[in-house]
This record gives sequence, C-alpha cells and structure tokens, in this order.
Amino acid sequence: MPDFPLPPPLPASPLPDLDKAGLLPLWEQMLTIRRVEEMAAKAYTERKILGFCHLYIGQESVAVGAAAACRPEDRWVTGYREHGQAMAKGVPPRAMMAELFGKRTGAAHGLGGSMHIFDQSVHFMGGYGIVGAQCALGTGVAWSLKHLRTGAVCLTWFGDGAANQGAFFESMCLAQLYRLPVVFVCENNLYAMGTSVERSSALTDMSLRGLGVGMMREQIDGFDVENVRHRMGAAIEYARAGQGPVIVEVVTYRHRGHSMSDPAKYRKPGELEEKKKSSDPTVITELRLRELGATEAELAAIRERVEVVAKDAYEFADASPPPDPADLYRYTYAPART
Ligand SMILES: Cc1ncc(C[n+]2csc(CCOP(=O)(O)OP(=O)(O)O)c2C)c(N)n1
Ligand SMILES: [Mg+2]
Repeated sequence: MPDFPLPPPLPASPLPDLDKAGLLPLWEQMLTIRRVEEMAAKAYTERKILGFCHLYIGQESVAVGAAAACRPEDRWVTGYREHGQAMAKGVPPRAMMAELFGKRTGAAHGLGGSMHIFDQSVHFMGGYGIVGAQCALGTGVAWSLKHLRTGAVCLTWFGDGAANQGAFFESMCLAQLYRLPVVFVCENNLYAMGTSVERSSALTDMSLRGLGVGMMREQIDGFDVENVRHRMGAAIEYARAGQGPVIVEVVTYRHRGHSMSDPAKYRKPGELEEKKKSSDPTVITELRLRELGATEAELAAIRERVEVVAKDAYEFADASPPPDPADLYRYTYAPART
C-alpha cells in the first residue's frame, strides 16, 4: 500500500434513476450518433470526406451518459475521436457532417474537419489532434471557470494512449494543486491505434494515475448509459462543489478501426464479434427500455426519426458550399475584447 492517504471513494450518484420516458431520449441520441457516423463512413468511401476520420461507434453510451449528467454551461475539451461527444453536447448533426465534408456550413466553417469540431454556443471547446494536449487545455479552461466563479465544470476527455503522455500528468498535478473544477474522463477503449492497453501500460486502470497526486478517482463500466450518467454525475457534482478534480476511467470499446484507413487486424480472433454481442451500448439500452415497458411501435418511431436526421445531415452537407477562400484566416484569432 502507498504511504500517503488514499482519497475516499466517490459519493453516490446525486441523480434519480431514469424511467422509460427519461431513457428513450438517451437511446435516441446514441442511435443518432451511430447512424450519422455510419453515413460519414459511407461519405468517406465516396471521397466526400477527406483526411482523417476517427469513428466513435461502440462508445456512444459514454458521451451520451456524460451529457445527461452535465449542465449546458459545462465545457468539454477532447481529442480527435469527438464526433459523438460533439453531438451529445449539442452540436447539430448537420453542422457536424458539414464540418466533416469541409463545407462552409460546418461547425468550424469547414476549416477544421473531423478532428476539429468546435461550437462555442454549446460550450464544446474542440476537438484536438495532438494526443494528450487537450488535457492541458481542459485544465486551463477549468482554471478560468474557477476564477470567473461560473459554477461550471470542464470535462477533459482523452484515451488510454493519451494517459501515457506528459501533458496529462502535468495537468493532473496542477488541477489537484489548485482544486480546479475539472473531470478527467479517460475513455479506455483498449487500444491506442494498433497497440493494446496491456502492451502499452503497466497499470491498465488509468484512473489509478490520479492517486499519485491525491485525486478522487473511479473506474466505471461504460457500456450502460445509465451507469455512465450516474457515476459521471457523482464526479461532476464533486468537482462543481469546489472540492477538486476527479479522474474517471470509462471502460469502453470501439467497433471500427482507429481511423477509416485502419483495417484493425491487431484484434484477437473473434474479439470484435464477441464485444458487439455482449456490450453494444445501443442494444443494452434497448433491452433495458423493453424491460421498462417500451413498445415495438415506440422503438420503431425513434429508429425512423434517427434515419431521417442522419440522411438529412448527409444531404445538407453534400449540398452546402465550400468555404470562401477569403475567410481562410478569419477565425485564426479570437476577436479583440473592447
Ligand atoms: C503527440 C502525439 N503523438 C502521437 C500521435 C499519433 N496518434 C494519433 S492517435 C494515437 C493513439 C491514441 O490512442 P488513445 O489515446 O487510446 O485514443 P483512441 O484513439 O483510442 O480514442 C496516436 C499515437 C499524435 N496524434 N499526437
Ligand atoms: Mg484508446
């Protein structure tokens, strides 16, 4: 045992359990993310989306569960696998897809692309491609939230691979020292590109890294959206109360390759099929909804709505104009405050 005081466990969830009416919208959000990304994959193979494109399919319950535990004014800062997080935080599917297409109507005016979705109106503060760097950005955002006395919390998202980066460790040190309102959310999807977590880390529960600075921590199951909502709720409200940061490791799994150009041959034989069967978050929530009394007609109506939204996003993006070259440098710096 370490010879320093271990932080106590995180408190119980401050949120009530969801009934059918509460859970249906979360299922709809997860399906929307899934279908919009499947349309993005189609657009990628049609060469309508160029460059990098990292899909979130399989991890939808994490972003949706976290969003259900947040307030609108809470900030999110994340990496490049952020399409699902952006939509969960409130970026409209049209603006998301148009950004992937590099169109003027995109969330970042078509100048950012897949890895740089950004929408200040819903406090989604990006989308960054440098692995681990977003941890420092999120810590800075939390510093500002604290000093402006906003009562908001910053969720700083990263992966199991990013949890080996120096910027992440430095961010934890400062966040704990200054008791910043930040929740570090490590989505452990078991791989960093083609390297499995066992091959890259001696400790595979990344939340344990928080103990080195005395940070509150927890490892949670990320496949059940209700569980994510409850445990993220506990972490977020702890940070919001000014008690200091929390690190949560959410165990999850990505169904697709690292990016669209990865055939994902590094998985163990049968692993993907087994995970899809046992822990697809959309299926887990569908089963729960049936237990809660959701009817076939209710579920079918949601599926139909989702289909319309995903197709509409694709068509909107396809029909949108490209950015105006005159705007190339327009968003490089924030407008000066007067
Ligand atoms: C500083 C830096 N080093 C390396 C890379 C190349 N790279 C891109 S993604 C990635 C793996 C990150 O994996 P993880 O943090 O687990 O996130 P996931 O892709 O699983 O969501 C690497 C090494 C990078 N973008 N930035
Ligand atoms: Mg990973």
